[in-house]
Amino acid sequence: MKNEKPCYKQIPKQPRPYGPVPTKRQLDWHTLEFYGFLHFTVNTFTDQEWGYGHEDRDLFNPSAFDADQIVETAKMAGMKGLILTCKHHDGFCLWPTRETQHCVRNISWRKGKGDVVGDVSKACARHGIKFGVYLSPWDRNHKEYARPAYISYYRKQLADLMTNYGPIFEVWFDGANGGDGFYGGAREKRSIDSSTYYGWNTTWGIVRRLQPNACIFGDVGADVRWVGNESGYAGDPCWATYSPCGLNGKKPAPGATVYQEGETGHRDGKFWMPAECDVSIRPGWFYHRSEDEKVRSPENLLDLYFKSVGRGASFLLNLPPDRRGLVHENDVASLRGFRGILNKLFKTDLARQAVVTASNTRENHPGYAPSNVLDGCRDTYWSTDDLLKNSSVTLDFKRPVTFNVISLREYLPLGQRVEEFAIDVWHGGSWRCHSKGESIGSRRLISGKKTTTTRLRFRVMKAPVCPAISEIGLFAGPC
Ligand code: FUL
Ligand code: CA
Repeated sequence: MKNEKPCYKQIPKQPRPYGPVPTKRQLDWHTLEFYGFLHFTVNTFTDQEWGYGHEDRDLFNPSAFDADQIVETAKMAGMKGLILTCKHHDGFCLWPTRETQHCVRNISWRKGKGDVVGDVSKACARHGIKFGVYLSPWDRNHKEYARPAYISYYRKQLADLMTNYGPIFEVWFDGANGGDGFYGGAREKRSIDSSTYYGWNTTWGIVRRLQPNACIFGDVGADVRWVGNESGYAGDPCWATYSPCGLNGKKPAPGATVYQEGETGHRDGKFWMPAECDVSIRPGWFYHRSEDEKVRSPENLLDLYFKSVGRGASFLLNLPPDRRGLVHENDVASLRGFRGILNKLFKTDLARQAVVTASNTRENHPGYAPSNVLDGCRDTYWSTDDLLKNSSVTLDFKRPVTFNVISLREYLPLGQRVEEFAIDVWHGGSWRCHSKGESIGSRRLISGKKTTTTRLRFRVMKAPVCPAISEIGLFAGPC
């Protein structure tokens, strides 16, 4: 939507919120929709996905590392932020931490003066996109891993990242743990109890205290949940509400949930915990030359966009820097193609040409008027009187319009309200059902064949309370 400025209005008798509602930090996060992941470490140079933790750190030696090229690429693609693997499972730290020798401070690259975290965070700030961090809880290098001493190390690292690298929009807590590792030379398997070992409430407290606007990501949120697959799609429906379920009756924790339930979430979930869809632009998370010809196509990225952003979730797309420390040309080309398609598709919102009416307007008050769905602003919405649940909004066009994508948004501060909806189009003198769906939430994109009509109707088929619809858009594009 073009106009994303908040335009709050004082209006009487606001509908009562339904179920869990988003916090301010979650509402801000919902506006991002598409952002990137950067997997970069010693693995990039050893051609691995999971380093064992014994690797020669001097191998980390990008020949032409350029944070601006990386960030400019992300920005060109339309990403609103970047999350960097500051430390992956192998334990090597991309910033000059004093807590371990296993970091950029002790390598020949830039004579030990390099700081990938600092460079990427500054480049994000320069180019006006947000910066987030991934700090792997599992550490296959650290000799104290699985013991209490490692937890204080991990928390110090987290506090360091939360203090010295500017505003952080998201902190990514990975649930993965394979058990075996180098562990300071022990080379053994170490098991932990995922539900208790990391003391998550205390660990998250560091983020809350030092970066109160940062969203915490993980299998159990607290703010954003893993969608439960690494293929880049959310379920349909995909509810923003969720109650993480622990394994074997234990407290749910990162790495210890029935994660498959993340795909759809739960209609009656206890928490507002929207889904994030993480996926790589290549088969692996780290760069491998052998995958240069296996970069996702623009059309494939578009499909994932519809299945993530278009289902109310976010799209976290990984762009692994190569051994030069750059996003590879093939990835750049694909991102450029993808952005080109999106720009063409969303250039003109055909719905703005319509005269809009509703079956009912709450209190007959202009603050809830159906025209609010066409103003490009998420903070204004159409709503009805409380007891009316089967209501509709109709768009009338002077001249026939041809579209193939419909975009819907609910007004999130009042919770997720609609449970089933339908889109009808006027055809040969009567309404014909074009499509149906369940969840809307932050965004619902419906794509189909090109359809030409003079009238379109959005119909609420099932909702426990009156609807609050903030946007309806109609687009025609090459998809
Ligand atoms: C997983 C990790 O094991 C992968 O290496 C990658 O970082 C992915 C995003 O999360 O759990
Ligand atoms: Ca609006």
